[in-house]
Amino acid sequence: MEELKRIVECFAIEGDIKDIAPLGNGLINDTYKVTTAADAPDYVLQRINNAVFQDVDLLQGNIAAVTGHIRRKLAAQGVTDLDRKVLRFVPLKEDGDKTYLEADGKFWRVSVFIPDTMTFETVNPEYSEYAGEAFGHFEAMLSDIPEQLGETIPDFHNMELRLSQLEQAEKEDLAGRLAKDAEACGGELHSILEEIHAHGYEMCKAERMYREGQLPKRISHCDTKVNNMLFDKDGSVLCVIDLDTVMPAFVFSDFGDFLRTAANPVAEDSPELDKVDFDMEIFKAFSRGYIKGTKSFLTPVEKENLPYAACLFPFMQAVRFFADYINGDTYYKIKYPEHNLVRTRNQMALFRSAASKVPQMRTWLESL
Ligand code: GN1
Ligand code: MG
Repeated sequence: MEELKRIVECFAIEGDIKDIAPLGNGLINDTYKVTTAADAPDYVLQRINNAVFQDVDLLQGNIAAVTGHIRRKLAAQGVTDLDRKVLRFVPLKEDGDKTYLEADGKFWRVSVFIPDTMTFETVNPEYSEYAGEAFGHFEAMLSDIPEQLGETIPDFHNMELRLSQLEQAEKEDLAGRLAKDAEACGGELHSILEEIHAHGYEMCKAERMYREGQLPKRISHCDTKVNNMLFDKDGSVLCVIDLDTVMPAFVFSDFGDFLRTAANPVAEDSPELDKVDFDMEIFKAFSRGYIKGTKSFLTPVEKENLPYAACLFPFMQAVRFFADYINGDTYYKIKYPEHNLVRTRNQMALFRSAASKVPQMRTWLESL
């Protein structure tokens, strides 16, 4: 607490710090809530994982551009209460232009905590529709951002790269897990690899379409998990949070990643595979909202490929979790040794379920 307090005090915050306690359950950064005395706002302190986000300056520059652009747009539309609709990062006391602190090789930032909000780990169809529209609006608002945003994680959602990382992990087998597979898991790891490779080419379609000039990259959120959206007490969507991965990408990222978390009735690390299912009611509601929110820019090719996006994201996530498992769990936080394998099984089950529902998805989208 004392160390964290000293860090927060380097930022231009108001009020005296009363308490600092862990917040949320992100898999990458460490997040804390900073409670202050009396009427001053509370804050969110984050340690940025700079093994994952290696260019923190670029990262914070992107976020400043995005929040600044959205703030100006909302203000021009006459929206009030801006501090509830867009995140505000606090500058350093010593350098008013800088929104992060480097201390002993660790990187920190502070934003203003938005009070009286709700986040969800699961959503019903009604809230999914609001979320679809909100993520669509988020992309629409950023469609004319003047700044050039960089990739905070180069090739973050590039399926070809993710597959080659898995192949690399296979080759190196750093934790010896593949070598032990036959005795320890009855060959399960090899059958997962086989299933992944069988779908690899088909799942890399977006990259090919991009190279052929059929598919644009747009500024997307790229981590549209259900829990990255703040809702107001009355259920309306306030704002999108967790902006680290906002970067140029295919719209498939936002569409697919939301459904990956929202259309699965159980958490991404649930071992209850018989409960994993791609929920079409959530798909229908979310896509209705998303199509509304993106009407100003979504092309027919993008729309046609939304069912592919719904399959791509559980697949990509399975590949990422599985590569991390084979590498010996160096990327994602884990709570027990098989955690990444359990996550992989779950995401593969979701992928199969989504793939079996592509014809229904197409029919629904055509009706919109
Ligand atoms: C990570 O940290 P968190 O939970 O918001 C990851 C996402 C994955 C997600 C899986 C930078 O997000 O891409 O989809 O875990 N973020 C990064 O739950 O890798
Ligand atoms: Mg998050």
